[in-house]
Amino acid sequence: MGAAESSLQTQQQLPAQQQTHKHTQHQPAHLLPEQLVQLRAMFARVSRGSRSASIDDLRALPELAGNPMVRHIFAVLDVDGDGSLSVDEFITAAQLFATVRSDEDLYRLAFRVFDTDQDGAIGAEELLALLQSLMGATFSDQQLERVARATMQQFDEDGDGRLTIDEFRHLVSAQDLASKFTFTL
Ligand SMILES: [Ca+2]
Ligand SMILES: [Ca+2]
Repeated sequence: MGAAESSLQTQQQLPAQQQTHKHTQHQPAHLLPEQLVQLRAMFARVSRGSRSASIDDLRALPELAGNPMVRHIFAVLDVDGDGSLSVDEFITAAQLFATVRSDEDLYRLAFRVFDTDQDGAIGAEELLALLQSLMGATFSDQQLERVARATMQQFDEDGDGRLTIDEFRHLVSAQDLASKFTFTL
């Protein structure tokens, strides 16, 4: 299991702040020391003692089991995009999720999760990916594409072909998607 690990961890070109596998350089400000200890213990459990966690490791977590968002959560957590999570990425993510205290926070986090190209809007393909991850098990790709088109038409209020955070908020509250975004780390 550790075989792929070393190759995944080479060739990282990161700003100094994101360098991993050293001591945490950006000491989390709003995590208590005991929370940090808990998170490190949790990471050790997730990664089964290895220095990085894969998406399958994450899926094995009871907290995330069956959560359709895992793939997207993972993509957001994997800051350097190397396909595995370091302990620092894991802790950064936990801080991110710890900031969710209201529906509005949840919308913003979900928006960020699904705005995969980070251009500040949910485009047609991103909307399709969102629907696939939430409903992909019960609908065919063709059905999902139809739903995505109809959803975009209905909620793209300014007609620019993408959903802004405000348009996205209307979609999420109208469809009660919020319940599906709920997860705890
Ligand atoms: Ca986007
Ligand atoms: Ca729009």
